[in-house]
Amino acid sequence: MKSFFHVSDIGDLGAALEEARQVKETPFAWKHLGENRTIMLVFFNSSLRTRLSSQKAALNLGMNPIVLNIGQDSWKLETEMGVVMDGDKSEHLREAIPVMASYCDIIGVRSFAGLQDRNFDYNETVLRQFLEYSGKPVISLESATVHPCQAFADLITIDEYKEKKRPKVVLTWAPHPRALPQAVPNSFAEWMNAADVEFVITHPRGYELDPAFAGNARVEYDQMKALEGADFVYAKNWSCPGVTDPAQYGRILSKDMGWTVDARHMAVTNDAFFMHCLPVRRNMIVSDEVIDSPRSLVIPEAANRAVSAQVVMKRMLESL
Ligand code: AN0
Ligand code: CP
Repeated sequence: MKSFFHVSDIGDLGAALEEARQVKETPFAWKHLGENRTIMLVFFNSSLRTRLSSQKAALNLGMNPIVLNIGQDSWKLETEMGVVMDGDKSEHLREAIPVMASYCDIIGVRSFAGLQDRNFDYNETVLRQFLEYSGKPVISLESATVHPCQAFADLITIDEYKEKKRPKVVLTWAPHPRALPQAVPNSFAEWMNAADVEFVITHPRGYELDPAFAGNARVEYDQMKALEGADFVYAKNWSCPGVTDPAQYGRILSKDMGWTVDARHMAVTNDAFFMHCLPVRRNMIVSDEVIDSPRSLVIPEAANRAVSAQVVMKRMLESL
């Protein structure tokens, strides 16, 4: 595996889920694979789960993880080409990437969408430079448009907890005080479209996800109607993807607290499990009552981040 961005990079989902089960059962069975190998984990943004689960996965595989926080531990890096570097950025990605690559075998990168320039974000301008200038396998640890390690962990979690062969999974937008990227809902939609589930997306008008990710998924603008009979409720905020109006890209179009997932919403579901990638703002995205209920999967879902990361790193090590 040369890169991990999209669901297509993992191939057959049944095989990937089987591998995830094996990794979970015997996490140290492939410790020899990572011997004398190094993974560089590069963070342009904050992280709790991704940072820790990636290091844990690497250590389980016998690899040496190096974590670099850009701008805190390193120089601030320029990401745009052709600019006069007279600001606060001391070094360009063009040099920094091959230098980092010279010290490692695999690179993981967290680089959020800037939410200013839709083309810059949706072309994955930063991650593409890592692919081009590192010559090493690259894992998106949430980049501008995707969060595949999260979506894979979500799929593993749904597979573990589902009570019927083809569950109904509903992705619902929920309010948040700050503008957030679309990476998590994009990847979740992409992975659910590829999985054997009945998938429904619900959000206020204007929040339509990019068709490259939403595909042919059913979009239901009435949240209550969408949630009827759901087996899994996956809540997430995202800012305007700018599909219908590019000028609105990255903006907050609604803060309607009627969309906060609470007991009233869960009551119309099929006693659904509640999911969220975390970090979550309580009583904005979801009520205390729902996230603290026995049907809340947020902790096992986060724990599965170490499993999805290990499957991806294992496959990359196998193809080095
Ligand atoms: C980020 C986001 O929504 O993309 C990271 C989620 C994994 N969330 C926040 O910045 C709160
Ligand atoms: N879910 C997730 O990626 O969390 P972090 O931002 O804390 O890594």
